[in-house]
Amino acid sequence: MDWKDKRVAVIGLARSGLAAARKLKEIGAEPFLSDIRSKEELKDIMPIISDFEYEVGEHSEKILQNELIIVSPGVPLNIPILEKAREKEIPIWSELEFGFQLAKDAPSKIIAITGSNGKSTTTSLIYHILKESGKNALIAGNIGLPFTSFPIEKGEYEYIVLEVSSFQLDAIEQFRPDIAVLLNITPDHLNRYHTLDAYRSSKLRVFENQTENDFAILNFDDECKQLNKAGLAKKIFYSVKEKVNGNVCFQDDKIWIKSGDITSHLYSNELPIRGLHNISNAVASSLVCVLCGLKPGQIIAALKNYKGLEHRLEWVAEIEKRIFINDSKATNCVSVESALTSFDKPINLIMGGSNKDEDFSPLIPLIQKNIRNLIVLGETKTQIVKMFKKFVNTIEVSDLQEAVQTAYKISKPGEYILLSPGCASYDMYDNFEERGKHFKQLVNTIIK
Ligand code: UMA
Ligand code: ADP
Repeated sequence: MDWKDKRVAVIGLARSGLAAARKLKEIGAEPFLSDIRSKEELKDIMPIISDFEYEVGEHSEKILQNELIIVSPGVPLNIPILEKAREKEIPIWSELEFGFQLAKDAPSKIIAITGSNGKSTTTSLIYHILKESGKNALIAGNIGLPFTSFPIEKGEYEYIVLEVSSFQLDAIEQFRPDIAVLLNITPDHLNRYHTLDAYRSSKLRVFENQTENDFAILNFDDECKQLNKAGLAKKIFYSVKEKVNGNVCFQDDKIWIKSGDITSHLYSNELPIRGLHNISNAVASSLVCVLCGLKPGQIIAALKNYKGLEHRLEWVAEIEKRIFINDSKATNCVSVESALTSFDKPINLIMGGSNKDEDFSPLIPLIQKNIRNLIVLGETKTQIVKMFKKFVNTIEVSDLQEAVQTAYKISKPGEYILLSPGCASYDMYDNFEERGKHFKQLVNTIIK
């Protein structure tokens, strides 16, 4: 595509929008920036925006004077200006699609990871294994590093490992990963999609442009098992329960990896991240790396020294024999479920946050079994208390500070204090990272 002097509107000016705007300028296009937030709200980035043609506090008809619109993932696709753009047949791309258009002619192989849970862990694991094996790889996407903020058009990366969200897939056209991984589909973001079917359809778009030369990696332990029609790509399933492919499986408490004539294994306790869900992530990652031509020994060596990500079942401190765990990234019901099955001692659970219309009832059996006290906060407080108070001692608090102090006071030695909110953070924080950091700060205050 010839980008020279092309007029492109960019909607949403946070990480994705700013990266897209800079890239557009760099390649000779003429970006027009638009954000619904006011000048005052955007004051930190006004010096950047001021270098462009822009509007803030509204999405005006000026947007319709452009040949293409690039939307940030967090911008709903049904806002009036986008409806009008559709009427005028102006293409609407996500920042992911824009990145793909820039990278598609470069020789880099694109590995896209999507799913309701485990995306960041699996993305960073694959990236870690590739890097440790000496490959020139890039990690980008929903993990917090916009695709277009890197020189992806130059072809210098052998592999681009991309975490991909449903929001990004909602506005793709040609996005076609060489390897697409679908980890699982469980309810999430129902405030945007309204039905699980609509959310599922969005996730499945990761396969829609793949050809017979590409790979689709699917979790056989999830409803993905039924996805024989996931596009044209070669489908390879993986599982932690049974052997469903010839290369990677989990049996007798070991991850087995085979490539060519070589087979090696790793015991589950040699993997530095805990829980069966993380074994599943490691199995998926290993399978991808076998497809990239890595040897079992290389993969196993890298799995052993993987450090895990901040805010995912992250060990924070042990105080008076209570262990504090930060799982701020657990923003839906299933991720809380995987946290609750990852510990062998009673848990004091801190839960609640902003509302995504999620049904928490699947947690009832685990809450009954593994939870000593449930400390609840945030927008979803009333809903959570109502659901669980019959089954467990439930305490309402007004903020995270009170939650941490309360949990510490009522917990007993030998127990866990776990922040695994099951909800997004936007009612009280800018993002889950800020919430997790605050939690760790509060724990450190107790230490002091
Ligand atoms: N905005 C408008 N008009 C609107 C709505 C919003 O102008 O109608 C503006 C807001 O004022 C704000 C901007 O859009 O300035 C926000 O855009 P954004 O929410 O897309 O923020 P980014 O910083 O670009 O972050 C996005 C992803 N955010 C979302 O999907 C909500 C980040 O994923 C991602 O890391 C980043 O791009 C880089 O790729 C976060 C996330 O929560 C972690 N993702 C969801 C998840 O993982 O569950 C999907
Ligand atoms: P995502 O990027 O999809 O949100 P993360 O790897 O950041 O996934 O993990 C988010 C939360 O989900 C964490 O609480 C983590 O412990 C949990 N989790 C990670 N992998 C899985 C999985 N495969 N199944 C269920 N829960 C998972």
